[in-house]
Amino acid sequence: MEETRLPPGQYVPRGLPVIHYGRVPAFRPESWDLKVFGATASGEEHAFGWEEFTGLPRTVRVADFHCVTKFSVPGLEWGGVPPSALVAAAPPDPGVRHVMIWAEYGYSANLRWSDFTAPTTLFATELGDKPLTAEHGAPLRLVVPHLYGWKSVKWVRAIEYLLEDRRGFWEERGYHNVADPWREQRYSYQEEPGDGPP
Ligand SMILES: Nc1nc2c(c(=O)[nH]1)N[C@H]1C(S)=C(S)[C@@H](COP(=O)(O)O)O[C@H]1N2
Ligand SMILES: [Mo]
Repeated sequence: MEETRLPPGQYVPRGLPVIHYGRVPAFRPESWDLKVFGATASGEEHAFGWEEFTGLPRTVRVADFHCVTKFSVPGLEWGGVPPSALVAAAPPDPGVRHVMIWAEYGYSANLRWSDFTAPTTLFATELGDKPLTAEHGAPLRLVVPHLYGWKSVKWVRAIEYLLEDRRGFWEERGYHNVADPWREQRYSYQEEPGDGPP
């Protein structure tokens, strides 16, 4: 029997649920790009085309996935580009401490630099050895498995380097700025000084 340790309050559902706000965007490789803007080292915005982005160094990572709605999916295998590879190609200003991850249609999530560059965080293009499906975030999603799922932004289109923290879509709507499932950081009223911007 396989034993999985889950964060408090979580259960394992059948399969991998699909959950997001709004519609599933279409992918057009010719016009798709990934922008890196804000506090870059050069002060210039970077833009990666699809070929260029998928040519960056790749890796595979296995991790459990935890949604704040209380499901946890054990042992998902993601393939893609580690943030370290993107950061090397688009260096930040030395003062950068946070990032905002931007998706199609304006969805966003903020992360501390340490969570963005954590060894488990990945820009995923594959799930379980297959290209991501549209509903799971194709062509590109971030996976931040050590935080609640809303930080794992699907349909990523831009990374904004931030000198100061700013709240993303759900963080502005009552969800916790940090979102550590092991500490059950679900809601913003649980935040302690230092967890987030005012
Ligand atoms: N762009 C975008 N990404 C998103 C969301 C969203 O609404 N829009 N929902 C998040 C939430 S709350 C969860 S739990 C995961 C779910 O990922 P899945 O549908 O692949 O299981 O996607 C996250 N990424
Ligand atoms: Mo979620």
